[in-house]
Amino acid sequence: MHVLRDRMPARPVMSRAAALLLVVLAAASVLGCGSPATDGAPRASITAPAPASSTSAASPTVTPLATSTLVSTPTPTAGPTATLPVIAPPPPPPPTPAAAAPRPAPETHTVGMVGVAFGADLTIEAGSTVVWVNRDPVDHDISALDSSWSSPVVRPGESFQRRFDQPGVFRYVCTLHTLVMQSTLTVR
Ligand SMILES: [Cu+2]
Repeated sequence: MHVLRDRMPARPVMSRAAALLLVVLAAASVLGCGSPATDGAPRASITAPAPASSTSAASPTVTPLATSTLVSTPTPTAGPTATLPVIAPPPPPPPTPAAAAPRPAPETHTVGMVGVAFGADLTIEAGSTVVWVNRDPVDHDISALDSSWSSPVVRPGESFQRRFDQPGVFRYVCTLHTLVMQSTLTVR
């Protein structure tokens, strides 16, 4: 380059076309050999395209690496994921309490014997208990018409209770006042 710059001012007669041709040839020679030139101007123009091309070349290189990394990652993940369901299946058994829920719990029902009467008929759940309370000033008793169960004499202020575990319909009476003290107990 030093040689070229020295020559150019030394030959003012040279045509502009020839001078341009020399400059182009000089630039081409610098590009070709890459010799360490001292002047910065042409060097900068030569250096600029190199990093641009290296950058564009680096971009496609990085992209396939990232893609291969993404593809390879799900493959090892699928292994442990498939293994977990195999360990998980065991626990499915507890729906039994739901079937027991609809049935009402056994209760205790009170029937007052008042005015020489048992009052209205009564329906209870199996396992429930019925308590007959004598609120009259006279004696009473409670006796099933089918003779399956009966009470002793219940004096005023006393009570009799019985638990009914089996479903059924029981007509019962007070044997001391049969004509007026009758009722029906339904166990379901
Ligand atoms: Cu009675």
